[in-house]
Amino acid sequence: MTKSKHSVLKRRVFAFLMCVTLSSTAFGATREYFVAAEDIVWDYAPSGQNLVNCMGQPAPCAIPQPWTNSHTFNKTRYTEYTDATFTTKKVQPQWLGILGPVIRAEVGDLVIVHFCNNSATGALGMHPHGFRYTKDNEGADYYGVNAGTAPGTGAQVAPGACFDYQWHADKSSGPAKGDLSSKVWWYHSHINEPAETNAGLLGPIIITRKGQAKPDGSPKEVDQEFVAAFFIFDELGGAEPGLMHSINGYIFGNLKGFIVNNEDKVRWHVLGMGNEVDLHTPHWHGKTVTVGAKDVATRTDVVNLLPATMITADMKADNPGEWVFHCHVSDHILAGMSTTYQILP
Ligand SMILES: [Cu+2]
Repeated sequence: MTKSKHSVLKRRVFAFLMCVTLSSTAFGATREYFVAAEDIVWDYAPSGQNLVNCMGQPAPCAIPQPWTNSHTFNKTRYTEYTDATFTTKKVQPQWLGILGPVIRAEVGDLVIVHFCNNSATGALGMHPHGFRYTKDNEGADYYGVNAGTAPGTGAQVAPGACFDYQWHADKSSGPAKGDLSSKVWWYHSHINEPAETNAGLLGPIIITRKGQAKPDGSPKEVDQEFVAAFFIFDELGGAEPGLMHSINGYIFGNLKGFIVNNEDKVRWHVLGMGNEVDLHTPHWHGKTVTVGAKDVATRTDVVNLLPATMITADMKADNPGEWVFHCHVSDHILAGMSTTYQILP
């Protein structure tokens, strides 16, 4: 190629790249997150006690067998840092528990997750539900043999390596007409997906309708958003002492921080994950909730979760007190899949 042809091509490539860059950012914000996968020791019941349901006796009481002394295990989770130096951890709300950071977007935004794999357990990644992404940003490892597709470059991030995921919140990522103004999605590692979610590599995405978000991406009309994930972590190959019937990685009322003010508009994002035993029916005492946009909303105080399902529900918190919030499956009640939420006076 001659020099002049080469420079014309370079200009065209540059113009094209500028166009791509502008079109991806012209309609919304770019939100950056710094997330590392890290190996930790996790206690599902750090108080060492059953804080909520003592079967007719006052709480606290002893955690029943076989979990009395079986609730601390090695986990791997997504930790958020403040910047690219990955030195200062971001303070996360107490109620988030074992979940990775809430990744927020308003429809139109571009999210960049700077992900580093600091786990010694092997290659990991981040696969988002809901967002629009290219193959390289899918964060999932599989082959499509029919069209001959291979995993993208972000599918496997080796221990010690980093990858920048780019995810777009396009129209199809956000709430549809019948949805509330913000919508929850999962993200999780997706190489050996069952093992990696069970290890603790999972977290929430919340996408708010265009024009309805505060600067931080949360919905304007809501005072407080909570995320509650119902997941029976399996720590001992299916043996009962290793089945942690958790909400956000805590059992027997050890999940804390669901606290709101009287009259607050509270939005609950409830999520399921796990196996065929992970059929959960989260139930709020004290208040009912509505699911769906105003004109199509249905009212309930129990919602249905299957593995990887995601439901958003609104609550008008106008009944002060401390109320139990638990899975209504009998076996799961006995195994401690309960906590409380509090409406201040
Ligand atoms: Cu359950």
